[in-house]
Amino acid sequence: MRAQVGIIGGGPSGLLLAQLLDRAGISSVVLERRTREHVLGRIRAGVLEQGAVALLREAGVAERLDREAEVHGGVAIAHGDRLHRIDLAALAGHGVTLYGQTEVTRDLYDARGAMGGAVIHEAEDVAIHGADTDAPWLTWREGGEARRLDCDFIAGCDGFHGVSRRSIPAARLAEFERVYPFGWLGVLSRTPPAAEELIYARHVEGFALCSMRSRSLSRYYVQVPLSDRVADWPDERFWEVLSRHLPPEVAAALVTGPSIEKSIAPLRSYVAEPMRWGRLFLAGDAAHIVPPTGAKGLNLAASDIRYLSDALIGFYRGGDEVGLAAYSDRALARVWKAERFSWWMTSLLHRFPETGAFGARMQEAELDYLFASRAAQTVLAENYVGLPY
Ligand code: FAS
Ligand code: PHB
Repeated sequence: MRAQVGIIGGGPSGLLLAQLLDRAGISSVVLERRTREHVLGRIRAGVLEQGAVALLREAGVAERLDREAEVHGGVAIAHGDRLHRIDLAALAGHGVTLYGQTEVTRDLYDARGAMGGAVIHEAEDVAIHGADTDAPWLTWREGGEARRLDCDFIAGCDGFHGVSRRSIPAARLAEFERVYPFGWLGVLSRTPPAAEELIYARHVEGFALCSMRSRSLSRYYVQVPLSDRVADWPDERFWEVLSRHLPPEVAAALVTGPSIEKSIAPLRSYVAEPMRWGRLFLAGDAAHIVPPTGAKGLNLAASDIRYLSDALIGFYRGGDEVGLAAYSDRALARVWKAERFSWWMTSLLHRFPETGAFGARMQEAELDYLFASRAAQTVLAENYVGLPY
């Protein structure tokens, strides 16, 4: 097989890149390790920045999003019994879009199918060859058969645990990481959301988040120790702890019900530099991870794909290699600002036993300042809605 671009990973990064390249007449093949059903069974992000929505519209995959998504002009921060709305639209000029990553991925898969895009599922043991040459190629096994794809470029869109980043010689890669001493227990329930907009709550016992997928599908999270397992959290315990973490008026509005999905995700900040090695380009979670507190993971994948698709299209349209050469630095400049914001939101809202009473007082002072200062709220709003691409 031959294609201009070989893409490893059929998540949002890989599928969006394939879609944008296809619309520009550039051929690609997506190699995905799992089945389509498995990929679509993942429950992940919920908040889209304006830039991500604009890119999905440009890719021709936002018709359902424009019909079904909610636009939120604000977000609330709760601290104990206090609840403060951050007016995103007034402070940063626009809000955010609520539309689950699962739906984004479904729309991308549908578009790939409609355009006859090549997405190979259950591609086993994908391996990268010749990335530091002008003629790289990929190999994998499909139904026990050895397969090969010759290409001009390889996009590593295979997430944090993928093969792409691990294929870069360790001596060529600088890694930056912070692992947080807790995780998020997430629950999806067919219940009406507890509030009109998202609520990020800091409670003395820990963090909680009230989000949603629609007016009848709610998404909630509570901070849990890394040692906890889903089996430790029957629904009754989850609802009891969540309602305790929320201000009384929000807890009173909480509609509980059976969980239809329950999972624990660890939290880490991670960046690999550079996001390129020869003709291999990393994008999305393959290159960086943010704690979900700032709702940046999926949105950084979108800006990476904006830059990478522009660079590849520029190369094929006119032999321009400037975009390819600038890709890593350009993507990392935005990545690091989102890493800072996600780390700040996580540090502000979670319980860190190891920072002791002084650390807790610092969090309380920062929240008091945030609630009283338009300048502080503007900083949060600008970062939350998404910094410019
Ligand atoms: P993905 O991980 O989504 O996709 C990578 C794809 O590559 C997967 O389908 C995988 O099966 C495939 N793959 C991996 N190795 C391969 C190989 N060797 N060969 C072939 N294919 C391979 N972000 C938020 O903004 N908010 C959230 O609440 C949130 N929650 C999250 C919860 C979890 C458990 C995780 C893991 C992430 C969460 N994220 C969240 C971040 C998430 O949304 C990512 O930012 C987003 O999925 C990034 O998309 P991709 O870069 O496509 O990576
Ligand atoms: C979600 O709806 O899953 C969600 C929303 C905002 C976040 C993280 C997750 O910061």
